[in-house]
Amino acid sequence: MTLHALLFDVDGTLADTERDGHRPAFNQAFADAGLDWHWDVALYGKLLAVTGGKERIKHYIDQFRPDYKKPANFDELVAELHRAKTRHFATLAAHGGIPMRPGVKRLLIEARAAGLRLAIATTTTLENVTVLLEHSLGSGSQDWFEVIAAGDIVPAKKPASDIYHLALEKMGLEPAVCLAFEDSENGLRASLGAGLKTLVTVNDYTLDHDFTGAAVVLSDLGEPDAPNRLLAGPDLGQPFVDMAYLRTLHQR
Ligand code: XBP
Ligand code: MG
Repeated sequence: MTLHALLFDVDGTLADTERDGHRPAFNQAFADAGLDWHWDVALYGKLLAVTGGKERIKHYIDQFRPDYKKPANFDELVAELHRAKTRHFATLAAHGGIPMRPGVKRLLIEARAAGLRLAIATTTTLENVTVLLEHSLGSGSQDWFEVIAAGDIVPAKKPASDIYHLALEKMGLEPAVCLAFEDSENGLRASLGAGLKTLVTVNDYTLDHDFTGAAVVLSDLGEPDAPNRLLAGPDLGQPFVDMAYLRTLHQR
């Protein structure tokens, strides 16, 4: 079976967005609203169990702030906080504050040159994706992706597979001719549920996640002069991911 397309998660996979991107953006939105909510690095790691920013705020209140009396318009308040959070994230990303992870730009350029089709499947808000790509990957780079499936456009966020099903449907592709890229257990459950062979690159928040079912688990995609580490799966004898590596992985 020939490899035709690559589907990428964004947060944690294309860029390390969570600790120094989404987290401070949430905290800024809370502070702007005069709330004494503050998510430190460790607490945020726990909150990442729930995908989606609005869902994460509600989870925080339910699990960590039993003292908080929800107002009648709580859903509206959460939506407003989340809009403010999105503005803060966009400002951060627009200042180039969130670089792509090692090997990401190189691999995307190689994949395009090889004629592969590219897509994004993420739970994050579309605006976060476009601003991140524009400022960290390069001007016009959102056009590299034939489909950007993001945020609230599906009924259920990861670990549900909805967003991957949607991306595949929009591309008119079977999962067997694609590879997915993820960084988290929720993301991997989503991609595997859609029948996609999945390459995982971990980050500080996801190091100890359960990646059972992944085609391979790597520290990062690596560069020819900055080798990655193999954490689980086959040793394909090359310490960085390129098109040859992906074709071999896909055939296995
Ligand atoms: C990403 C998420 C998102 C981001 C925040 O998960 O869970 O909620 O943390 O984005 P994945 P929003 O990488 O598995 O897609 O605040 O825009 O939801
Ligand atoms: Mg992710």
